[in-house]
Amino acid sequence: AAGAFVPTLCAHPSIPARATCRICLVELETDHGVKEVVGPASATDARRVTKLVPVTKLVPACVTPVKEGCRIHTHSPDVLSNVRFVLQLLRAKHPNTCQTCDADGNCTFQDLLYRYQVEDVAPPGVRRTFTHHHEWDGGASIAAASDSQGPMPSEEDPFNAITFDPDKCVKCGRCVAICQRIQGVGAIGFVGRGVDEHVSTTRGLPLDRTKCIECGQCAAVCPTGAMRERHELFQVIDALEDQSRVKVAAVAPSVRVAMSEEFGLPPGRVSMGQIVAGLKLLGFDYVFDTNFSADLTIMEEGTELLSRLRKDPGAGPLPMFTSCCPGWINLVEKNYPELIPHLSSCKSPQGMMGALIKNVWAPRLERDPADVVSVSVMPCTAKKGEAHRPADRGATYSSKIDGPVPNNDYVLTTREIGRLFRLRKIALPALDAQVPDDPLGESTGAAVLFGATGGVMEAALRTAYELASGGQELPKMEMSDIRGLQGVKSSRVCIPNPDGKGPGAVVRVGVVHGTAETRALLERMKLGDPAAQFDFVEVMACRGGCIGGGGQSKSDDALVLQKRMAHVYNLDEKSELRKSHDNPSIQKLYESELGRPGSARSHALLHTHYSD
Ligand code: HC0
Ligand code: SF4
Repeated sequence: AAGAFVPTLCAHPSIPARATCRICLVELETDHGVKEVVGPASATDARRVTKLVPVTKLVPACVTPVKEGCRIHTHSPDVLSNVRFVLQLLRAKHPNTCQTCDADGNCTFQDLLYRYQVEDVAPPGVRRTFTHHHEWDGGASIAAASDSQGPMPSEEDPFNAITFDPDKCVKCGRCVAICQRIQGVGAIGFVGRGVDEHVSTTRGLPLDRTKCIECGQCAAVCPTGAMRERHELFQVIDALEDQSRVKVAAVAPSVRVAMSEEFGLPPGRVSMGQIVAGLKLLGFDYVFDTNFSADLTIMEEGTELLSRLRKDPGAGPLPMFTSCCPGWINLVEKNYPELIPHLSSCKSPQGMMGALIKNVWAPRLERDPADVVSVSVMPCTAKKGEAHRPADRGATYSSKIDGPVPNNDYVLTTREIGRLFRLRKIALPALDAQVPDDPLGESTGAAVLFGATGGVMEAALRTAYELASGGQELPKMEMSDIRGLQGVKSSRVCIPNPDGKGPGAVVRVGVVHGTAETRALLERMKLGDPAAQFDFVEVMACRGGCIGGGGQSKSDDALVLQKRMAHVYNLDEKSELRKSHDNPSIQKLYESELGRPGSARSHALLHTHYSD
């Protein structure tokens, strides 16, 4: 706060301070100095002068509270020699692969090596060593397997969206802390002692066989390129050069509020229109908006909720949980299979978009689904796993190739697409905006709300209220009870009867974000806590919802979630249409293709199932 630079590898605004990396040692002057003689040496000489020389000690800045009047040295010889020594030890064990590393140019470790001029010289007794094999995600083979363009993974080739390169790990422990303390998942931890200590899964199991939910929070806080999403960037680069196929991109709600950070700007400085223009320059023939399918999700999910509330025959039980977050779906399938009937059967907006592109839009273009490459641009690593789920990957048939084609061929994170724009020297902030393409490009303010915690609920209530009340509007469009970053939020909405008579129905809604918070809430619900009884619950695995997704730009700004969230609300407020059912393109889709929400055709295309 005083403007003095203090280096760190382990500290991050999303994680409590733990003093793990020891690079932030600073010299603190203690209260007790020692007297040093500066005048005549004789103790009996009346002219003798002494001065109080401060005594200092090295302390880790991240866990040492400052107090009024304390004096701290951040660049003394002792401090600099400590920082350089620690960095040198880490450098000695780090591979020279910066040129091809995902994090090149955006790596805290690399920045510190430059800043403190740490040469590539191993200190005496330290040898540069690499972990060529890594027990828990396949080591060298993982790179080949994860980035290969091979056929769709079989059961023998399970998919996990996260990969880890132990050679690039600086053992800062951010990934372990966020996985254990903030997400409450605990898929990874430190094992071994002393120099053998390293990050691993329980018993070194592959990640897909652990409790990992693919939220990617570990990758979002990694200060190097060690923990990262499984890349699909190079497959997309190849696909963009394939002239025989139609290339389509669809962009998620919260990507538009964070994209500017990939260009070093604060959140919200690049518009969706500029992202559309940039994707066209990259070579995409069509750019759609996942906000369109978010509106569609509201139509389907709102209808499903009303059916459950009415206890229609065959309707699922209450409370109903949202199903658009794949991190949450993974958590349920791996830890709470008894909740599966409570999950909405709706595919996520990404899933719905892919199904429409391959099954409705491609035939209209008179193209086979195999001729279309669909790329989903997401703030989320778990969306890569979602795209590999059987319903997303195995339900669309082509007349050209044997077997099913994926609905979403590739999923790129905000970081990956940012890298591609920079690689191609496309400066989004300087582009003129373009509108997304018809017919899957039009959307409402309700849809953009999906990007922030509470947004799916707010959007759903705007529509469910009107549908159930015979067209009466919510008294207030903005639901302040369920906005903001509080872990658990709740509200009660009284939906009037269509005939205006009687007291109407009270719907109790809950909103939770962050997986540790979610687990605590589920426990309270199970124990019958009266404050935790709901009819409809929105769950997002990441703090803040998708604005805080594991594939978003890495950020050290403690207020980044608030800033991204403010832009989400701003985009909704500026929208001409703010309710999903008012979206004219959605109305047309029901007229021409789906019939009505919840129809057999809707179920075939837009709904899914889960497995434990
Ligand atoms: Fe989200 Fe989504 S809002 S999950 O967070 O529902 O990833 O942004 O794209 O699919 O729309 C992520 C974000 C989406 C989906 C939407 C939902
Ligand atoms: Fe992905 Fe969003 Fe869920 Fe995080 S909250 S896992 S970014 S869908």
